[in-house]
Amino acid sequence: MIRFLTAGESHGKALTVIVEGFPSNILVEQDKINYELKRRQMGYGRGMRMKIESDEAEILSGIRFGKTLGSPISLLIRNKDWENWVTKMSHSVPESDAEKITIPRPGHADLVGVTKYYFDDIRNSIERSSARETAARVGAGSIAKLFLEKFGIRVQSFVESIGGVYPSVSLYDRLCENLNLSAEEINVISGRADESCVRVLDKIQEEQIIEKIKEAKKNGDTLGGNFCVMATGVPPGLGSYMHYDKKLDARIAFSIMSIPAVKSVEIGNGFLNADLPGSSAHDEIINDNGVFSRKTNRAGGLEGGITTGQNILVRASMKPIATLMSPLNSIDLLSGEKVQSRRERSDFVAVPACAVIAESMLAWTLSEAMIEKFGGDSIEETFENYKNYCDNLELKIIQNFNKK
Ligand code: EPS
Repeated sequence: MIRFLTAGESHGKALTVIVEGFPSNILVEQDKINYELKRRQMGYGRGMRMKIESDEAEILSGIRFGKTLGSPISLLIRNKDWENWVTKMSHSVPESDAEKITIPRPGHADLVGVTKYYFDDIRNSIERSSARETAARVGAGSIAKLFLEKFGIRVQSFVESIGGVYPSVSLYDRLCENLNLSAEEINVISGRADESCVRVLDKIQEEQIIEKIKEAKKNGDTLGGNFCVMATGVPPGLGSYMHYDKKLDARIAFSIMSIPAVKSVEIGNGFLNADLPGSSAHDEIINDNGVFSRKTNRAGGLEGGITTGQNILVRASMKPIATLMSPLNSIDLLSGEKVQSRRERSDFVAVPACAVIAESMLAWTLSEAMIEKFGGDSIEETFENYKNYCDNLELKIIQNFNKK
């Protein structure tokens, strides 16, 4: 089993992540980790923090001469903003009283945090619930992506909508209906998304979204949106229906829903299928030149919690950022009286970043399932096991049915 553990507060000295369980000899280039961290920082509509930070991972352990050792990998991502917070985030009791935050922002973890942990300062909640933690996750996810690359598995994403502005044609719907795109084709799509400042695929939509973000900013408001994450090259047979916590669709939903501000996740045509008769909702099974495949991919690459070999298709929604410059009403916890909520530096839109984080989470969950199925202490051994299973897979199934 692989696992990772992140630590760090948003304005603390640094974020760290320990990644454990990957086999030895995976090629890891530091530039590739930093490339993913950079992608997470981008997007039109981010706040001032992203101008302060230029996230880079320092590798502290687990990698030698560009390859994993099989030992825990630890990464350190320094917070440049720390120098402005040394006193406010001091580990020891400060000499003078620090300003306490007493007004919780609606939609944030502020009130639930102080309620649960019995804090007398909302800052204690803000620091760990901040989406800054996701930089460490992307560090872990970038290692997962490098592991998956060995098997030709790619995880990519694009933004489908921001602030209710959708493209004229939904690529995601087309992917579910009849497009089982190759890794190269999905690469092109994701490359196009990376070229857009809001990670959409349609130029007209991009312009409309930029206008919408400008308007939201002017009004002191924020926007959310939908994004799609896809994986190509995934072999059939990952995950299991044997028990609820082995189902890969459930595990994917969990990993994407765990990203701050994500409020819904669907796999394939999840929501649409609820309105359709079964005959229009399922994917006919075909023999595509010896490969058992499906005519459509409405199931998003998963049946019975197990991968079908089709592309994995996930769509999720991110709620608008909860910190508003024109705040909603709240209460002051000093008095219990109604007041306007607090303003605090934040993003106006973070959907493009959320899609990049979701790539990491999907890559992580698929890596877990790959290691579960194929094991191995070295990547060579994992690959050998994978090849043994995948080579002539359909032929082996037919032979099994024909054996006397
Ligand atoms: C973020 C860092 C945060 C926010 C944002 C994302 O930095 P700061 O709070 O110093 O401005 O910009 O966090 C949130 C939107 C949130 O709700 O926590 C980051 O690194 O992604």
